[in-house]
Amino acid sequence: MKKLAFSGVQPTGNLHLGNYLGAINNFLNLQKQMECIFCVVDLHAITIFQDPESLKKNSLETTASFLASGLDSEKNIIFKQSSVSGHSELAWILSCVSRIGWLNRMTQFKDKAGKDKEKASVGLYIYPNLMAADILLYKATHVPVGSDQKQHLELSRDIAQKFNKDFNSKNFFPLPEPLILKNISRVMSLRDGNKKMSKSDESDYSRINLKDSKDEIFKKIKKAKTDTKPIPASKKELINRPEANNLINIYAEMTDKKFENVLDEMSGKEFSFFKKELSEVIIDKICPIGKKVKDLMGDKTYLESILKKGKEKANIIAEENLKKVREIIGFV
Ligand code: AQP
Repeated sequence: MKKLAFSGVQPTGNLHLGNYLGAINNFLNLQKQMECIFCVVDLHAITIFQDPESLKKNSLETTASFLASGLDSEKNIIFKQSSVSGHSELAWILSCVSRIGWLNRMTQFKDKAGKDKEKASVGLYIYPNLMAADILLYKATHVPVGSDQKQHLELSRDIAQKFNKDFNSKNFFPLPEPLILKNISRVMSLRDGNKKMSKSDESDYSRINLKDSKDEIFKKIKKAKTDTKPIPASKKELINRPEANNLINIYAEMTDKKFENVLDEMSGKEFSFFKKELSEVIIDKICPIGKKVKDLMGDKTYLESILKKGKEKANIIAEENLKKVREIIGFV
């Protein structure tokens, strides 16, 4: 079977360093290895209320961030999830295959719904079924996932397997494989080393946005929470120092160095010194991307044309697969 990767990013706000290191930077390598579909997953975004005007703008900005980071719209399919109605149709069909007991085990729902689960949207609860539909609609074989999405991908495999078995259609849906491209850990908030860096965090000082200016990056890193101790010589000594661990991890990721090598290089140095070095490596990589995002956002017609072309390519594959699904389940 031909290798095909599917991945999505939610247009829920400014993309940040976590999205870049945890997702987009890996996509750059992936596009060299296989065919890829990169999706702006706006159907997922609305599982939590989005202001319509912001959603529109953020969808274009996510597209701009893909392009500015180096994703190739000729080689890959880049499109918006809501523009291919097959995602919603297959999500419904798969919701009838998926089991309530399976969804009840999803830890991300528990995290995102917070204390008052009764008030969460039904969409948030069945979000993993939509994710399964995203992948299976294209019969994608590989899905790049961070640790937070691993459980959802396993569910997609369970759904694919049950569909194939229930409808006596052996191997119709391939079982998608997780693609751990690089052993990257999560990028954590600059204000709290136990919380992941996130678009929806109220404090802008918790994250480095791709569009931040040089001065903003300097200021945010300078203000990033640390402790009074210098950089240690071993990883073990960082166990109870999540903020220090996070900054060193970001530096290692940005410079493509091993974490241990950064400790060798920096041990004994004060954070005031390290933070300056860190700001510089972030600025070198992120500011050119941010500038391109801003330039691209000045040409909305171009961005819309990329999404339209992507939608047309995606729709051809989606319709072909859906036609078979409709036949298999007895709709036609
Ligand atoms: N902090 C992070 N560290 C590493 N990877 C991260 N990703 C997100 N945050 C981090 C990865 O980025 C991809 C796209 O994520 P998403 O926007 O679809 O959803 P998310 O994980 O919910 O991202 P946010 O920023 O936290 O958004 P909000 O605040 O809207 O929920 C995924 O591959 C994700 O793993």
